[in-house]
Amino acid sequence: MTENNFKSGYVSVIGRPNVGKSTLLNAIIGEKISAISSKPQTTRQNITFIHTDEDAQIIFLDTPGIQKPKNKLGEFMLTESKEGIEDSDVITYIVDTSKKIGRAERSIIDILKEYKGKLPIILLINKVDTIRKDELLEIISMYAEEEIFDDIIPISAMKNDGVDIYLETLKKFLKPGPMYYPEDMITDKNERFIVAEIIREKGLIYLNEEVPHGLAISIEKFKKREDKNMYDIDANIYVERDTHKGILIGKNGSMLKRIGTEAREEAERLLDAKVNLQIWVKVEKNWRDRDNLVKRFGYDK
Ligand code: GDP
Ligand code: K
Ligand code: MG
Repeated sequence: MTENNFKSGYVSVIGRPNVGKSTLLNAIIGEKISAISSKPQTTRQNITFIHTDEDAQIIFLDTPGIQKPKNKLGEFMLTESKEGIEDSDVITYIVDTSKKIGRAERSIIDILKEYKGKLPIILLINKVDTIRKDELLEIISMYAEEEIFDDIIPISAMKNDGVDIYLETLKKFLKPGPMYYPEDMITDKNERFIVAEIIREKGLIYLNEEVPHGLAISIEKFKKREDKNMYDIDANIYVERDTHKGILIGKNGSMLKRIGTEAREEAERLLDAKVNLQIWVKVEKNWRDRDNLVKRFGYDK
């Protein structure tokens, strides 16, 4: 393989919340960077994942999901997603195995029609581990009728099935180009950001209903000790209501302890060091409707 056959480019990954975008990207990169949970809207910002092998460097943008915004945070998320599409060389649209094209999918397909013929569009049908072959064939032909996809690939991101075929397909569509990032770099986000995402993910997993969407994390301290392979990390978890604070802390602090312990263990694996993690719970009333707070929590350019 010669130098000038090397390919590179940007791939935007879009789709309705919960179809498995983050799971797919984590499967490709092999490390947990983007928060995954069964709650929609886990991903709030475009996160760059970088895959490098001997043939190509593929830079993925995990977009927060396209849907009608309900508040300031939602507006930020929609803009981020559209910018992700415009900056990319290939679009990947992920759906799950629903048998009908629902309203959310229809509105995304309408947006994608604007890009037909301008950028290659690959459709991934994810979660095929949950259906039969004949059902899959029906879903494929349903989407093929839309006549906007350059390729349709069934995958199971969770079982890492079909992911290699997807990568080979991407390489076909990418043009020759340079290595933009060092080959061992897997994300443009720093460790501080990733630790915040880990804490938020644990909150999303253990809390239910309305609390999770109002969670924001701010890392107040992130410091490696000079004499020890150990980090001291202080984090604030913000919730939107006093009642949510109670739920997050739990009976005798049990919920917060559980979230803190799991987040610490995962941060230790990420940083390959001991972690002393202190978490405080704070209330910022309706922060998702307040521009300055949405910005302060990092949802800003
Ligand atoms: P995102 O909102 O699109 O980023 O979706 P996530 O990656 O957070 O995944 C949402 C949920 O779907 C999680 O509970 C995942 O474990 C689950 N999931 C993702 N991929 C698959 C898959 O291939 N098969 C199955 N059965 N579940 C999956
Ligand atoms: K999710
Ligand atoms: Mg996600």
